[in-house]
This record gives sequence, structure tokens and C-alpha cells, in this order.
Amino acid sequence: MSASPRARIAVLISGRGSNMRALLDACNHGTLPAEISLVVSNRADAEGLQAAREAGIETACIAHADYPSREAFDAALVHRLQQVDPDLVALAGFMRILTPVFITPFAGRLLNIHPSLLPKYPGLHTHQRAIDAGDSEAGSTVHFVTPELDGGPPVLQARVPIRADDTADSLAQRVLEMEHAIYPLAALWFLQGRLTLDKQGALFDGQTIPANGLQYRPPSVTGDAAAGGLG
Ligand code: NHR
Ligand code: GAR
Repeated sequence: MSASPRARIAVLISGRGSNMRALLDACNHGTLPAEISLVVSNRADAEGLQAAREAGIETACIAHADYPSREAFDAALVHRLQQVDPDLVALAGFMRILTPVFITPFAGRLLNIHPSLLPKYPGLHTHQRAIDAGDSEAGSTVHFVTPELDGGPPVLQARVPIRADDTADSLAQRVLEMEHAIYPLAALWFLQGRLTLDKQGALFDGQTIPANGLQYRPPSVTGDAAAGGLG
């Protein structure tokens, strides 16, 4: 019996790439039985692009500024990704709004991690908006990507407290640590076929996922040995 080929993940980034790194680490540790086949950035100077190269991953820079329209940029992205035929496309700090030219060919295999408790605060500057609103908690949400910006169905969400002395940066750091736990977990579930998108929304093991997504419960110091689960 031959081993089944590993699932292929393509990651889209624009910057630091720490979520890409979390996915890569999970692949290397065997907790995510997959390989990152391609990392694409729309910015040549993205730190994550250099990190991916150093890790021996195939990379591409497709600069949005080189294209006359969003659709033309998206078509170039599709063309490049089709060369690796990914099972999953993960947006990880990717900062360009995508049109149906990109989303349609990858519908149902496209995830994003967004730094807010969706459906609260789609779009940009999420941490400052949560602080300004006086919220007591913030977090991050992995969701399926649809043409509506940050409007696709949530699948997995992690919460952190907002502290009185938080700045957008200190809050972003606390949220980011949770992102590094939930994105590899959501990717695992997707590649296992447990997470699916249908007309009704997102499903986990065939059951409708609540509007905020499944709630991640971090492994506790006092609790059982099981790594993070659902609360
Ligand atoms: N595209 C679609 N169609 N649907 C989504 O849900 C998407 C998407 C593209 C990116 C990530 C998202 C986030 O997690 C994402 C989700 C960029 C912007 C934005 O306003 C907003 C949300 C997200 C990503 N981008 C500006 C633009 O004009 C550029 C901003 C910049 O370059 O700094 O594309 O937050
Ligand atoms: C992450 O917090 C991610 O949720 C957010 O940017 C950060 C990227 O960090 N994404 C967006 O704001 C998308 N618009 P990373 O590059 O280190 O993964």
C-alpha cells in the first residue's frame, strides 16, 4: 500500500507571515498532514516571502500594482495557483480584496483568518475599533471566503480579554497568539473533510456551525492533557 499524497496548501500573504509560519510549523510537526506548496505575496518586500524561501517553499510575488484592474490581478493569482492545484487556499494577512474572478474557481476551499470576533468589525483596524467601542473582549475568526468582504461563514473563533491599558498593538499581539493555534486547527479539519461550505453556510461534521463559528477553548494548565478543543 502506498502512502496517500500529502494535501497541498497555498498561502496568500502581504506581510510578516506569522500565520503562514504557524501553518508550516504544524506541517513540519506532523499535526497538519499537508505541505505548503506555494506562498504568494502581492508585495515583493513581504517578510513572510523571505521566510518561506528560507524554508525551501516555492514562492511567487504577484504585485497588484502591476495590473490594470482587480480582476486582472485576480486572474494572474488564479493562473499561478492552478499550477500547484491546491486542496486549500489560506489567506494569512493578505491585504487585497478579491473579486469573484479569484473566488469562484476556489469556492469552498478558501479560508481567511480575520482579527476580530466576526460578524463584529469586518474590514480594517479591528483592534482599535474594539478598544474604542469599549468591548471587554476581542479575538480572531477563521472563515470561508466569499465575495462579501469578511462576510463568509465563520468556522472557528478564539476570544481574548481586552485589558484597560491595551493599545491596538498589545491587543493585536494577544490575538495573534490565538491565531497561531486556530488556523492550523481549522486547516486540519478542512483537509480531513470535516469542514465544508454549502448554500446554507459552513458545516462541521455535517452540522451547521453557529453564526460566530465554533468557539476555541485553549488547553488549560489545570485541565486534561488534550490539546485545545471546543468550548
Ligand atoms: N476578499 C473577499 N472577496 N472576501 C473576503 O472575505 C476577503 C477578501 C480579501 C481579503 C482578508 C481581510 C481581512 O481579514 C480578506 C478577506 C483587505 C482589506 C482591504 O480593505 C479588507 C479586509 C481584508 C483584507 N484592503 C484594501 C484593498 O483596497 C487595501 C488595504 C491595504 O493594502 O493596506 O484591497 O481583514
Ligand atoms: C493577522 O493578525 C491577521 O489576522 C491579520 O493580519 C495579521 C497578519 O499577521 N489579517 C488581516 O488584517 C487581513 N486583512 P501575519 O502576517 O503575521 O500572519
